[in-house]
Amino acid sequence: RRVQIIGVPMDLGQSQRGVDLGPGALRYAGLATELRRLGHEVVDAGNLPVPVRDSLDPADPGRYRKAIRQVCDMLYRTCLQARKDGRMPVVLGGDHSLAMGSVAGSSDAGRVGLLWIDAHGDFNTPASSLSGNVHGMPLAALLGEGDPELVGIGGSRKRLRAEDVVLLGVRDLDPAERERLRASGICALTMRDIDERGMGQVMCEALDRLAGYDRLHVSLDVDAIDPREAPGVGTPVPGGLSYREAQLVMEMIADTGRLAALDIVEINPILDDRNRTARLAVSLTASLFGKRIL
Ligand code: DIR
Ligand code: MN
Ligand code: MN
Ligand code: MN
Repeated sequence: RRVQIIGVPMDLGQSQRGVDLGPGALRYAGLATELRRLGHEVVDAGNLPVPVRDSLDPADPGRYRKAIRQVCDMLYRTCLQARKDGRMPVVLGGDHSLAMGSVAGSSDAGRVGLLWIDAHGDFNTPASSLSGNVHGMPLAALLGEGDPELVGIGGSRKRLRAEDVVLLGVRDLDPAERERLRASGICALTMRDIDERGMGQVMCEALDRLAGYDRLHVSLDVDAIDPREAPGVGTPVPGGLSYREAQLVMEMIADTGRLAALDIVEINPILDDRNRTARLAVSLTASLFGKRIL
């Protein structure tokens, strides 16, 4: 396969400093080398120019929405170009608000199934959010809901329908977000589902629901994984995916042969332990790109 790495050093969608260093951490952990070792052709396109937080007004009542929108517009166009060049986008965050751009890029090429792996729902609107942080809103925006500043990237208001999306690893929803998610009809496979039925069976259901899609976009918020394995994240939530559960998710997606794009988001090297979280993300990416035990 031909892969294009796109770094998006954006920390504007949340409050902890350091997520903007995620692309470097993933590169230092050997992402490109690992993909090449698996036989893929990798081009690293470098980082998109993202405004440095310190250069913006900290009292911005819009919570940097304008700047985030501009970055997502640019990422959208970059992903389109990558696909035109026959390359699969692998987008390195940065916080999860970048998915508004990358998923819009994937959906432009036709129907796409979205697997959103996250401790959180990211289904807030400004009205339902307790924090006001945009990284809690990208999934809602992709379904056409929330602040008009965030909706409609690439010209299409409603990028996805509820049935195009499966959430995996969920264990922390804000009260109003929870009601919104329940009303939306989106399939959310929670940590309780994984505890009760096991990850193998839960992934079978996830892939079953996405069986009608030739192309799958995987958006991996690293906080889905248990903080014992992945401590380098800004909003850790106990009770997450184990190391093997996370690997199994990737291995089972790889087996479909239908991966179309990947986001790796929310790694915060400042909060990490000797780049352990980025190294885990690289090893998960290797599984997703075909690394096998046997
Ligand atoms: C919370 C946290 N639900 C919010 N969201 C996070 O700010 O809306 N998403 N951390 O990844
Ligand atoms: Mn999250
Ligand atoms: Mn997040
Ligand atoms: Mn997220």
